[in-house]
Formats: sequence, C-alpha cells, structure tokens
Amino acid sequence: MALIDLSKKEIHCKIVYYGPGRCGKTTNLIYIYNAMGNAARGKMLTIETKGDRTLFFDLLPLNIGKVGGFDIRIQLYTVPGQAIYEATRKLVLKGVDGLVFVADSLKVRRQRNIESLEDLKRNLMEYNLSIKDVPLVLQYNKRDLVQTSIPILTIEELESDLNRELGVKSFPASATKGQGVFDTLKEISKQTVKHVARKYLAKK
Ligand SMILES: Nc1nc2c(ncn2[C@@H]2O[C@H](COP(=O)(O)OP(=O)(O)O)[C@@H](O)[C@H]2O)c(=O)[nH]1
Ligand SMILES: [Mg+2]
Repeated sequence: MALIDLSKKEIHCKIVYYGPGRCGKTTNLIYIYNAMGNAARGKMLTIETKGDRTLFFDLLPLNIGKVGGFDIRIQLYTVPGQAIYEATRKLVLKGVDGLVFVADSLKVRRQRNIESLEDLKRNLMEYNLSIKDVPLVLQYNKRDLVQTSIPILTIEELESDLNRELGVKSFPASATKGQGVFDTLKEISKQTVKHVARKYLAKK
C-alpha cells in the first residue's frame, strides 16, 4: 500500500527487489544509487555482515516527477536471500507496491530461483496478496557470464522455469556492468506508479 502524504502532496511507492541469495539484488541498487545525482536520491542504508552483503534492507528513494499533482517518490528495497532471514523477507514485503524478481543466470542456481519465486508467492499470501495483484517484472541477471566458460541458463530456460504462468515482462541484465538495470527499474516504476495512481487517485 502506497503511503500518501497529503500535506506534502507526495505519494511514496515501495518497490522490492526479491530473489535468491547472491543473485545480484544489492548490486542492482548500488548501480542505480551511483548513477543517480544527489538531488534525485535519498540516503542508502545497507547493513553488511560476514558472508552476505545484505542482512536487512537497502533503501533508496528516487524522485520521478508528478502524477495528478502529487510528487512521486520511489523507495527501493532488497531482501536478504538466505533461508534464515525468512522473517525479514516477509517484513520487507509489507506494503509492497511493485516487485522485481531477480533471477540468477548461473546453472547451479536454477533450483534456488524456482524456490525463491515460490517463497515470494507464499510470503505475499500472508498479506492476502496474489503475485498477480502486484506489478512485477523479472530480471535475468549475470548475462555477462555468457562470454565465460561458466555454465549458465538460457533465456528460454529461465522463461520456462519462472515466467510461463506469470507472463510478465522480463529483462536480461548484468548488474555489475549496469546493463538492463535501468530498463528493469523504468518498467517496474512505470507499472507501479500506474497501479498506485489507479488505486488511490481515481477515487477522488
Ligand atoms: N558476473 C556477474 N556477477 C554479478 C552480477 N550481479 C551481481 N554479481 C555478483 O554476485 C555476487 C552477489 O551479488 P549481490 O548483489 O550481493 O547479491 P544479493 O545477495 O542478491 O544482494 C557479488 O559477488 C556480485 O559482484 C552480474 O550481473 N554479473
Ligand atoms: Mg543483498
């Protein structure tokens, strides 16, 4: 649920980057953060721990102009991927307005991607949300590894594993190189703002 600040005439939309541990969620957000000017970005919060870079969440509000006289602010969050942080993943999804599911192109992560998507559906259900109710795009990350000898999944395999039922937009990406990062963000922002505007502003 978007937060509407009537005094400031601002709508805050919450977009969550979800996916298995080590798929590149934090790398996406850091790339976006570094590419944005100071005027457009807020403070990024990251908690680093041994073994994994994100224990809790990253927060990145971006200003993207007005809708219906309201300033829109986008807040980007990531979740920690490891199994023991189940409770945190659920908490970060509270009030989610849009989702990016980041899948890892590494062949050895195939099952992890599928399990993480199932985990996402289950966690949304706890908020009485079906995955079809929330704007969602998929990102197939680490495509740069195509040029190496490391075994990676084809786009067709990723589509068949993750997107057969959903049928949403998907983007190949390399978060380390920044390829596809803004394509993903622009599409989910567009869908999220449209969804939020329809839900909250149409009734005025
Ligand atoms: N080759 C390659 N490595 C990546 C890419 N994105 C992330 N990584 C690496 O994967 C590891 C995990 O990334 P991180 O963003 O911490 O994953 P998170 O657990 O999903 O937040 C790091 O070593 C990153 O440098 C990518 O597009 N290509
Ligand atoms: Mg992370």
